[in-house]
Amino acid sequence: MLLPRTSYILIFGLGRSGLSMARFLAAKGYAIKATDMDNGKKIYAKELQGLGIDTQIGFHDQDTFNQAGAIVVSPGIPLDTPCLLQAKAGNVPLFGDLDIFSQYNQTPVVAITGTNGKTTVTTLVRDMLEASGITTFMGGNIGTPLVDYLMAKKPARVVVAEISSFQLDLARKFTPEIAVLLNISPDHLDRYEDMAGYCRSKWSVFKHQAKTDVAIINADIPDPCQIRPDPASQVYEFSSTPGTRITRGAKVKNQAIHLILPKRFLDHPVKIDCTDLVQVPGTHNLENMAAAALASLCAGGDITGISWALNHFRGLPHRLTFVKEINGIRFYNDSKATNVDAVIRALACFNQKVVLILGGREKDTDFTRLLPALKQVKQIIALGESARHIADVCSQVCKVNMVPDMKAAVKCALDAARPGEVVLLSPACASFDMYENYAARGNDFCALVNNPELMHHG
Ligand code: UMA
Repeated sequence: MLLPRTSYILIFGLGRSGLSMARFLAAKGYAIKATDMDNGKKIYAKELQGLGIDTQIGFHDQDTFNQAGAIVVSPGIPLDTPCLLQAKAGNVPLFGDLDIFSQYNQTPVVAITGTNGKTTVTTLVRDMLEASGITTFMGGNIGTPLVDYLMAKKPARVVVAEISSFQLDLARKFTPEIAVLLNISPDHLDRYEDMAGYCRSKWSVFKHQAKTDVAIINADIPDPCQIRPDPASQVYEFSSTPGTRITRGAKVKNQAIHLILPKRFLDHPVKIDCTDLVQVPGTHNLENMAAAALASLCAGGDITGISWALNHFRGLPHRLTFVKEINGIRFYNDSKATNVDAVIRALACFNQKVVLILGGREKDTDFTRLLPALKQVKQIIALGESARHIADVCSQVCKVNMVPDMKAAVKCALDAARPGEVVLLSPACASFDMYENYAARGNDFCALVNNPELMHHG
């Protein structure tokens, strides 16, 4: 798979990944054009023109798409975008950032995908390997484009990559030495025809692995459409479900991770006690830790480094983070919960009654999946584009208040909650209807909770 040199390469999208690919491919001597609809990207025009790149910013010209030798598509751009469909119909090949990365990368890769927990596991694997004395580059969906690694001054021993389904959709031959699939639950159904399409995308992370590679898979991933492939690589599983037997991999049981791997990765079975890791609550986080430990062992990490990293991990921002206690009410920020499954996992971490703040931009979301988890929810506060949909579905089992913004949501939550109860922002939706991203939404929530004027006199 080599990018053609017959005509120019069109970089479609000048976000972080598009910019990185434009810079890298220009340095490799390719003729490059780049386009982005967003006028704000004009700030890059001068730099890119200086690299010999022809830019079209603020508009898309269909001829530029049709006449390209290949189009390199940013992950956030839907593949049914009209200018792409037309170019594809004219046989212009499409590539994604994983293709460019794989074509030039020489370093072993740990690829981590799944609906929830990707960023946590990616960060943990990085920490575990570094604590074992192995240098790493961490990138991908987590924020730093993988192609940046190809321009890095210092090579790492392992690339730890968070991989999204959007990236996998465009990958022709991505061959990670170690690939991890954490879980699959409905998400991004606005981008996929159906759930089977989304599942196929996730499972494709193993598609090009060889016999010597490693696949680390959650043993409890449901497979209603029977599309789970049989990877050519060595499969190690992990599970926290009581009835699931694990012969090679990791079992989460009684707040401990039990690891069993072939001798070349681990001399003898090891138990890691996790009872003291209260900063990162929930069974789902124990699963994340188990998956990270397996990946790290297979990538050369040792138990001492793994245990050190687990003991020093404090969780990531906006993921079930404790914000403040006010009048005995505990406020938690879980803004990163952008799908229903993430909310179900968050609720499972509390025994107390919860006032739940939900809503934002939905992704063809089936909110009825939330209903069984709402038993301990005394009230839902719904905001954003999906507020009406949430109210329609959830008011059959729970009181729902619709509010115009986060300030009203926090005030309403404070009124609704009693001492000993929890207020949880876990929106089950993307943030883009009201915020730049989930972090901005979480920061707004935290700032409001920390605002004494609002919280004591409001
Ligand atoms: N655009 C056009 N025309 C269009 C549509 C879009 O020009 O018709 C432009 C937009 O103006 C924008 C660019 O295309 O400038 C799209 O870029 P992008 O959304 O791919 O953004 P990047 O900055 O390149 O970020 C991407 C990932 N974004 C997505 O997958 C949506 C980032 O993941 C990733 O960190 C980054 O590459 C580096 O690898 C973010 C994400 O939200 C965190 N991921 C999704 C998720 O986690 O749920 C999958």
